[in-house]
Amino acid sequence: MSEHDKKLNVTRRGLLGASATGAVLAGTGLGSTLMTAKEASAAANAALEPGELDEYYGFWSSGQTGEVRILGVPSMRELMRIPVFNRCSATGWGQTNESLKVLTEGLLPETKQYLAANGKVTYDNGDLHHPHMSFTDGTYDGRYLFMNDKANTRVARIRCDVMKCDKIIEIPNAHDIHGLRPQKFPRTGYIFANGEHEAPLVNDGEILDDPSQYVNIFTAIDGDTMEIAWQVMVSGNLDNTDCDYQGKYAFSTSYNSEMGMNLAEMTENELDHVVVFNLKGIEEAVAAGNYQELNGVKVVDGRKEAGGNLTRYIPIPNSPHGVNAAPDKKHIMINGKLSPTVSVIDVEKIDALFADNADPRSAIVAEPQLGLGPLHTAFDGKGNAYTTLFLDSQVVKWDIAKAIEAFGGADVDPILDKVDVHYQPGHNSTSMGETAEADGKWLISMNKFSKDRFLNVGPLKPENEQLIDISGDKMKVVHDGPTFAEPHDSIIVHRSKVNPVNVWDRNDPMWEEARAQAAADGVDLDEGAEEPIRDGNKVRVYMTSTAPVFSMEKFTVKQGDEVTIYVTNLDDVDDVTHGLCLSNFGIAMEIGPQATASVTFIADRPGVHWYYCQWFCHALHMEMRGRMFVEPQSA
Ligand code: RUQ
Ligand code: CUA
Repeated sequence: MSEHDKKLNVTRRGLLGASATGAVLAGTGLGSTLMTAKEASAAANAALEPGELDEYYGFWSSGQTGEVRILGVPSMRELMRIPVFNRCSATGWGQTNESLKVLTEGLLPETKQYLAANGKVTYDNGDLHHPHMSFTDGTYDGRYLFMNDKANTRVARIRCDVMKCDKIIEIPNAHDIHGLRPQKFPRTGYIFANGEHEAPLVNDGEILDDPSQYVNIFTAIDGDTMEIAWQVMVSGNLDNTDCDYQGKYAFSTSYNSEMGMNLAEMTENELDHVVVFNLKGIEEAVAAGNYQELNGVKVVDGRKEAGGNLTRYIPIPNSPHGVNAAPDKKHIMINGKLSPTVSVIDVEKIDALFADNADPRSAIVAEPQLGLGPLHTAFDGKGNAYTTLFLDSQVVKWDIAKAIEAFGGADVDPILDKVDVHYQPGHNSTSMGETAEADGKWLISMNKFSKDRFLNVGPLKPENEQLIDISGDKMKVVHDGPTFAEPHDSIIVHRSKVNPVNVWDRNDPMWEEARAQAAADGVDLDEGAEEPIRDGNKVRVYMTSTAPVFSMEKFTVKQGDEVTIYVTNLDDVDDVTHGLCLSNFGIAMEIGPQATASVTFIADRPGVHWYYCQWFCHALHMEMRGRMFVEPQSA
């Protein structure tokens, strides 16, 4: 059996094992009903046999690396990297015309201007913190993933059918998008995005040291169109966000309610707050025209002094960070960070804050003291919460109902268990834990430091993601997983929710512009052209690829021509990806089965230049190459 056939065999078996079974059983709901006996034994043991498939997809952010990663859970094997805000040498993300369209079309005019002045068309970096999947009716629906870029104030979307980024937009008026969550009910719907850093509303260089003129902006984006629906001006800064299961409210923490400009000022108050956004109230204000239009966006005023019914500010002890909605559809956890507490909000008590102007603190139904540095909380769907303690380097498991009883005066201890993690955990996530279908099997603790846990690789150490079995009464750390910068956040999605294709659809919108250009040139992308098509000094080369050959073994252009090479991969067998790498031109790209990709460059180097397939596709892969001949200008 050839190497390739072996691969195919595994893929076919994978299809039967995962997608087919998953799809058939998807209708029956989640949890133990979905598990085969084999999976049940896997759940008790994170180590899978070679070739055995994981029960969950883990979608990971990568912080300052700017990409999204797919891991299998519980094996913690890295399955794929999806470039988003970063550049990618392998796939050509940031280089192909198709990816450049995604990376540039959503930029603001002043950003394009700034970039052009620096000889660029888009940003090269991103800081991707929070990947979250689209919801329908309180659980994942497998359509999209959404994620923020704190570095350059952007929000992006990944299509889960092909696992590629298809939209990136820059958010005007806001500064440095941090917290991000999709609407859970009735569906996504809105993507809520927090601007973390406050700035003068009209930031034209007139105002520096007058914080009273600084604002922060909360943004709601339409997840279907990736257009901004509306924005809300708030008091204080915005850190993390989440929303309820009723589709009525969103909640954002503020660690700098002081609007301080340095560390001392930012941490001055004993109490900061969480802002509650009244979605219906905001929609009504927008419909009634009670907004100002700023950079083409409708902005309503939800600041404290504005009064009205758009927002409420619930005081929370010192510098709260994470916001997490519990799968009981009733409780929202606000993690204290500098306070050892988690404040529990009962969403059923929020109506009164708006209707009767009730004391905002009346929505708090528990505030257990858990340990030092609570940052984020995850859930098991059995009434328990799991909170990371950054300073204590621990995860604490606690009983939500008992915490509420204790807040009411009962003499009960809500803390059930604590486990050491290595070291300084930030986010944590549980299997299906941010949906109504939390299943209580696995918890990932995403730790900011690994120190002595792995072989020393120099001053820059990997971070450490630990897998914890939470199926029993006591938490058990079962795996250490080193990762490169930075396992900021993750979600763990049951595989029955996700069903990517194996081969691209020839009509995919991703290469719409290539299709239009080919049509204008009278070329069928599926056939390619015999010769380059000249249009002034623009030259278009249409090639196809079928393992192990490109349809053109050579072509000629002139020095100084602007050349666009289109490659259409005619192979329609899964896992037969080709590449095109043009040596010494800094050009390389991926072309998936049945996909078209293109790249444009100035042919400024005379002579013979080889292009070759850079994706090992066939026994004759090395031979899959051709020549570009560049005639010198004088010729
Ligand atoms: S925030 S470590 Cu950027 Cu996700 Cu809490
Ligand atoms: Cu085609 Cu290697």
